[in-house]
Amino acid sequence: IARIPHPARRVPLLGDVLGVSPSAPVQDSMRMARELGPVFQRKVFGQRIVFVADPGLVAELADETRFVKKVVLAVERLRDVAGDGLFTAHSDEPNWRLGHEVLAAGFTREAMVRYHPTMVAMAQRLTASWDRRAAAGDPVDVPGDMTKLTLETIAHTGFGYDFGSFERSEPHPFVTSMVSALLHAQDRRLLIPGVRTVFARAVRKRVTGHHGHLRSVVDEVVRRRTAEGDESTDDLLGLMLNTGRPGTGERLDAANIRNQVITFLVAGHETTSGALSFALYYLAKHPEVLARARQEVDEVWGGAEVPGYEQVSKLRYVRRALDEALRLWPTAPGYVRAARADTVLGGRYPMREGAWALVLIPALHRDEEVWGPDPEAFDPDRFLPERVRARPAHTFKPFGTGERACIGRQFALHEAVLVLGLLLRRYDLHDHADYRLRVTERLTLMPEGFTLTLTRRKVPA
Ligand code: MNH
Repeated sequence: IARIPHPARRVPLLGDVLGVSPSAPVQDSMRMARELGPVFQRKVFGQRIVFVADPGLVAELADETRFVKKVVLAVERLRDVAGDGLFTAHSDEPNWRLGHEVLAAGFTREAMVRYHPTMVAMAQRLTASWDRRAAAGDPVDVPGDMTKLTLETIAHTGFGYDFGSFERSEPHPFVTSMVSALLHAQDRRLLIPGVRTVFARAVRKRVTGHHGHLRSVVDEVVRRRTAEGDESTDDLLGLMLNTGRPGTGERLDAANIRNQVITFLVAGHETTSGALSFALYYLAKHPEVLARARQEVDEVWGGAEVPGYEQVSKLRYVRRALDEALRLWPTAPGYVRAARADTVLGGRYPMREGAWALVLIPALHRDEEVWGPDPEAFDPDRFLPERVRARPAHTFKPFGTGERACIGRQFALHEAVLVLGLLLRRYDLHDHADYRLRVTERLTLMPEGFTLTLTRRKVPA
């Protein structure tokens, strides 16, 4: 471990935390990766964290025979609210595999085709709201509105539930409680031994309230469905309540279903919202990319009132722009891999069984060997098929790795490409405030304070 570089400034107990910003741990770590290289360690309140952004080592960590997801740090603290839901479950917990097998049927291509009309309907709520803003000349709050959209999309497609986000001027209380829970999980003061019992009692009380609120919303979602006596809907809730494990029909227990609903309502919207927001940021800043993307939408969709499922899959350039936004700002910025047995990483770093390292995705996505001398440049053509094929595996990891990779990947990509297509076709985007990117962190990444003004565009016939 001594071979792994660490920052020079060390303070006993506090470790490397002085001089860094407690609210931006990911961006701090990205800076350290630039200074110290693609393998480094930080000590935060006595806990040593090894960060890896080296493509070769990340590829090794993807080897499922040697490494496995480990639930530590903020993800471990999220267990207070999401328990053994898919995201926070330990890989050796029986409910992880059971939940994975029950819910996998909700993420097939056929399922996406079923969700498509609902995704379109939610996007139309967004455009109805943006049309009013455009007419009034008022700016839109991009991340705020993307969060409304993606929350409604997962709630409707997954659970048949309506949060009424677009009818509210403030975010739904579910979102407020979720953000508090995520910020709390990210709070590094929680790593100080004893802090959970003494110093943070008041904070914990507030957070427990937020957790309670999240649970009560979820219980209401489930209660509605069971009260309706509906046993035929094959959305995520229907799969859990009525279908169960393929083949055996084995069901998830009620406590686990509650954990899954919280997990999917949160994981199913927060990261997609950020991805859409970053993509719109880069499109607004790169008129030549926007023009190419819009030309593709016009060609593929023609005069269609609303696009069909296939017409979304055919937006290859829009998809490349989205991938490029996820390269620069992967909205779930890290994942943790632990050694299944004593091993040596990269022939150089010995790891005991259970020892773990955090893959710092935004730093991996800026490796100059892989991405060339100007990794900060936004260039969707990096994702041209021939260039993707020329890159080594495991160099683009916005959805994590292996069997614990994102189950909602296709869902997120379909929703995001559909929405970008609809927005580019309908509006001209104006960077009226000459926005400078500020990335805020609440486990996920999100552009802060990003607004645009809009004018309606004539949709081609
Ligand atoms: Mn998602 C796991 C990123 C959209 C539901 N997701 C992960 C992981 C990453 C990730 C990274 C792996 C984390 C880890 O190894 O600890 N997810 C994203 C991104 C987007 C996203 C960047 C959007 C863009 N995720 C979605 C959507 C859903 C979803 C949409 C649901 C509809 N994700 C999950 C779940 C898991 C997960 C559930 C946990 C899967 C498992 O461990 O079995």
